[in-house]
Order: sequence, then structure tokens, then C-alpha cells
Amino acid sequence: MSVALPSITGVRLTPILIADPPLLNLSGVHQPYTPRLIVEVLTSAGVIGLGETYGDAVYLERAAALSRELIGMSIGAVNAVAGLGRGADALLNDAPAASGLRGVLTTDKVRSSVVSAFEVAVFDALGRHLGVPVHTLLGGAVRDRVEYSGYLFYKWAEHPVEGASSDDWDAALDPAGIVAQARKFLAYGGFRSFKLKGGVLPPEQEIAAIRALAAEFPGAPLRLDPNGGWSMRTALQVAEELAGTIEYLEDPTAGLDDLAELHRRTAIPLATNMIVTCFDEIRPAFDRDAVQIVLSDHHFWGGLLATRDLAAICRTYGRGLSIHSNTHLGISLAAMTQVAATVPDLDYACDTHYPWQSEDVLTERFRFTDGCVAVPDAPGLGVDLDRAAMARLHERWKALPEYRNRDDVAAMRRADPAYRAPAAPKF
Ligand code: GKR
Ligand code: MG
Repeated sequence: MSVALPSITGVRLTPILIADPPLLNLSGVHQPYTPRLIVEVLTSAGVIGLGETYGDAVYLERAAALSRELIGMSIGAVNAVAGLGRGADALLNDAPAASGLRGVLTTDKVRSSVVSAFEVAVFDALGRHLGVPVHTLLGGAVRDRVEYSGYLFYKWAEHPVEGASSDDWDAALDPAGIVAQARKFLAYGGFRSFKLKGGVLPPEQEIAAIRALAAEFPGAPLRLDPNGGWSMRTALQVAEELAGTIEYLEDPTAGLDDLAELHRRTAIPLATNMIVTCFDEIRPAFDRDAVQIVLSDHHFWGGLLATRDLAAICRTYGRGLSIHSNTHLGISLAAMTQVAATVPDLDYACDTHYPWQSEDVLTERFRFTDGCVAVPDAPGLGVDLDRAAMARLHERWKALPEYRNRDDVAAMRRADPAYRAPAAPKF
């Protein structure tokens, strides 16, 4: 006898703006506010499932169109939800400026990022309905906590915009500032490994920062990620100088052939969240041995089931897997933690921007202990929505139409009107 599961009766899409510190990267600097989209899937049983994804205009438009197709679907039809809107793929030329940091953007990548939030919300609803955590629906947790790395950024003390959001972190523009930031991460959540967002300062300064971290935290795994901003020559130099000090280099150069050559010549492990961001991109990278660690991201890959598919492919081809992060709140952290808990061979601490976000739409913020998040065992994702907080952030979204897209180049231009997006490679 089959048991009927509740069906989807409605979908609420709430765009919000969240405060973001002035973090520097290859493209420019983070804006004072960044858009996110909160998804609520309403069901015939009364339970509501939560999801979160990018909130830039192109994602909002696609979410609005695809959400109509969810109505009437069973919350057990998770595969069908993840497959919504699949069709011809095309390059997206008018993508938000920050998309440069997630590699080539296509219409199907936008679709995947939208359905990932629907899929997570449906899993959340299913888990709440059945009284089991999402990790049980994914086959069961193989660990009770998930490790994250302390994600270090060069940053300014404040945004160059009057009345902008402020933060509790100091400026960090040299090795001493980066080490001080890492110490603060240690005090905040006991992080035991660190990633530095590079591609900001000339490479010798970033090498010096990594060396300063290695001296301060002997044995701690360290990574450096210039988002593809180095020439082959620079990448070779950094790889040679940091061999033995760094766990891996992340997207040191932008091209597949360069990455393959870099690995062949230096044997340094290379990770990516820019070159391999969808299933079609796996084979060329693995065939050339251009990538040794894939930084998965359920927002990129189309959900939690797709993340597990990717994990299986990486396992089969002897590649490492970890998790990438972009500015996000607690619903996304819950989803990342739920899926990470079920992947046996997750050998690297995952990335998260969460400590940089002072706001959330949850009733309770996640805490880190020894750099880890405890895997929630409550039904669904194990988190609850703070409607008043979400409403406040939505009001901000309505009040500040100038932040409809994340645009790190435009944000940098506010400090330096002559600033242009750097030509590749930057260094
Ligand atoms: O937020 O500045 C940033 C990061 O550079 C982010 O956009 C990247 O997607 O963190 C990401 C990465 O690992 O490349
Ligand atoms: Mg990266």
C-alpha cells in the first residue's frame, strides 16, 4: 500500500538584503548589502519547508517562473523538483558582475541554483512531515559534526559609503592583519584550518601572509584562492614557494590547460569552484588531471542529491571533495551541513562565509566548536525561521533598489571612480 505524501500548495519567495563587510577579492570589494532569496514551500499537511539561494535579479526572475511549476507536486518527488526547467543551455552575457567568481555563467547554472533552493525546501518539508532530519533522507549521517575552515579575507575597516552597514572585524591588509583575523576566527569558533581569499595584493604579499599564518598556526591546513587571477608564471612561482606549506591552491589560474600544466610541473594539489561547477565540466578537467579537489556547492550543482552524485564521481576518479561557499545565511549552512554529514570521503574542511554575516533569518544562529558545526538531528533541516527578522531584511531590499545584484566592481568604484574590473590575469 502506498502512503500519500503531502503536496505543494504554495511557494513564497522573499528577496532580502543582508549586511556584508567590505571584503576584498579579485573583482573588487563586497557591497554593504548583498541579495539573497529565501524560499518557503507550503504543503497540504501544513508543514513549511525552507530553502535559500542567490538573490540577484536573474535568479529571482527564474525562481518566480519555476516556482509556479512546483504547485501540486508531491513533497516526495524530490528528483522531479531538481529536474524542473531543465532544457537547452545558453551562455548568460548579462550576468551579475560577481558571477566572474563562479566561472562561466549559463542559463542552466542559474536554473540549478534556483532548483537547489526548491529541492532543499522540499527535503526540509519532507523531513518535518516524517519527523526525520534531512540527512536521514539522504541515507544517514556518517559523522555528527562537519568541519569548516576559517575563511580569511583582506578587508577594509569600513565601507566607503555613508550610512553603510558596519562590522566587528578590523581592517586586514597585510600579513599581521591576516594573522590577527585568523586569531579572531580561532576565538570565534575554534577553526583549525584557514583559507585566504587571494588575488587582491601582489602575490609576494599573499605568500608572506600564508607564511605568517604557517608560523602562527604550525600544522594547520592552509589554502590560498585568487579566483583564477594569476598568470601561469605567477602560479608557478607561488606553487614553488608555498610547496609543503599549503594544503592546496584554489583556482590559481583561469584555464584548464594551465591548471593541468601547473599540476604536472609542481605536483601541488589544485582545487576549484570555478572550472568544475556542473556535470558537463567534470570530464574535461579530470581527463587532463587539471583538478584534484572539487569544491562542491549545492547551490551550483542543483541540490543535495546532485552533491551526492558529484561525491560519487569524485570517489570513482580518486578526486577529493570539499564544499565551496559564497555569502550565505543559516538555511544554506544547514543544507551544507546536512549533505556534508552524509558524504563519507569529505577529507577537507568545508568553506563557509557564515562568520562574516552578522544577520540571519533563523531563530537561533549556528555556532562553531573546534571549527565544526554539530549536525542538526531535529526534523528537516533542523532550523526555524525568524519571520520578523526576514521581514526586516525584506523591507531593506525594498528600500535599497541599488543593491538588486551583487556587484563587487561597482562597490570598488564607490571608493575609486576610475576603477575597472581587472583584465585577466590580474597578476
Ligand atoms: O565572496 O569574495 C567572495 C568570494 O570570492 C566568493 O565570491 C567566491 O565565490 O568564496 C568563493 C570562492 O571560493 O571562490
Ligand atoms: Mg574559490
